[in-house]
Amino acid sequence: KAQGSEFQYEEKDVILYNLGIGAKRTDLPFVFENDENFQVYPTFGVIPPFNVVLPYNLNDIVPNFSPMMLLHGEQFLEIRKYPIPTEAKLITHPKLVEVMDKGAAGVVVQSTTTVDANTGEEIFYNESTVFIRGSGNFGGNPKGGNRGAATAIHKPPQRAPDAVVEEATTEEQAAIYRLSGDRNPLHIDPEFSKVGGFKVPILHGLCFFGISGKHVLQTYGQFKNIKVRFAGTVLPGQTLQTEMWKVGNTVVFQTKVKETGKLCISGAGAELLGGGSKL
Ligand code: HDC
Repeated sequence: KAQGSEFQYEEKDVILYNLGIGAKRTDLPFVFENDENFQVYPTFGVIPPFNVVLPYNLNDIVPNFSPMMLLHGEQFLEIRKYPIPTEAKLITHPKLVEVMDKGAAGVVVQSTTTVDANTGEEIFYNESTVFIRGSGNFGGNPKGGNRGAATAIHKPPQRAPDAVVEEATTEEQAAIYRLSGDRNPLHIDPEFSKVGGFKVPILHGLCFFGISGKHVLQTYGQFKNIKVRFAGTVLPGQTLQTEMWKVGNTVVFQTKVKETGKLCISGAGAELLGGGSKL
């Protein structure tokens, strides 16, 4: 069996992640290690897989691969054990799940299982979908499989949202967020993002995923899993509006960019933990 990649983190990394998804200095449990409720936002679960060494190259999987044309398409995260430690040594094991041919794009789904290095207990499970523009038309299957919550597309009810949370990102959001692990130049280097088709470096999908997840947490409490589709790009400095509907034990949500009115997260849902008690 493959070795897996090690990820060791401490309180400083927790605070950096929390700041990266917009924690304020007054959110003491998220920015002050001596607070009695010191904790990490649950979407931190997407971070340990970032230093994983994949047993393959995307080059070998889709034609015409270019890192500049890669966008994050979807993300599913399941938190397999609460409370999430605020310092730990974890091991992540990656797996190729499936490859789809969307014609104009190739879509690759990878999963990672992250376990505690000492106990072997599962802490996080992720499925990440990347959308690679210009890497389709290779005669592959356009449709993916059904893996329950991991592949669900949640449909918001017709009624007005039950709750809306608005939050401005800052011009420095991507510059801070990248220090938690995703150093993709698309989010910091204007030359790189220009080749990718963007006037300025765009915000990490997982950054606005984290901000939206925070809105779900603040409104309804802890969740055991969360699934999003990245429907549109966000520029650092834009304001996000997360619209939420409580449907049974699931918070169905979508996130809009206030300045444009366009969706940046669509078809999203988070299954609440233990009936959705608040923090
Ligand atoms: O939706 C478009 C878009 O621009 N989305 C926003 C993308 C974005 O901003 N992502 C975040 C920033 S990029 C990033 O963070 C990179 C990061 O540093 C590295 C990722 C690391 C991940 C690994 C972690 C371990 C776009 C361009 C994605 C698609 O728009 P269109 O080309 O207009 O597509 P459309 O014609 O509507 O649909 C074509 C087929 O593709 C499916 N699809 C659409 N959006 C998708 C998607 N599949 C997955 N994810 C998406 N977001 C459609 O369903 C359609 O397929 P079908 O015809 O079978 O229904």
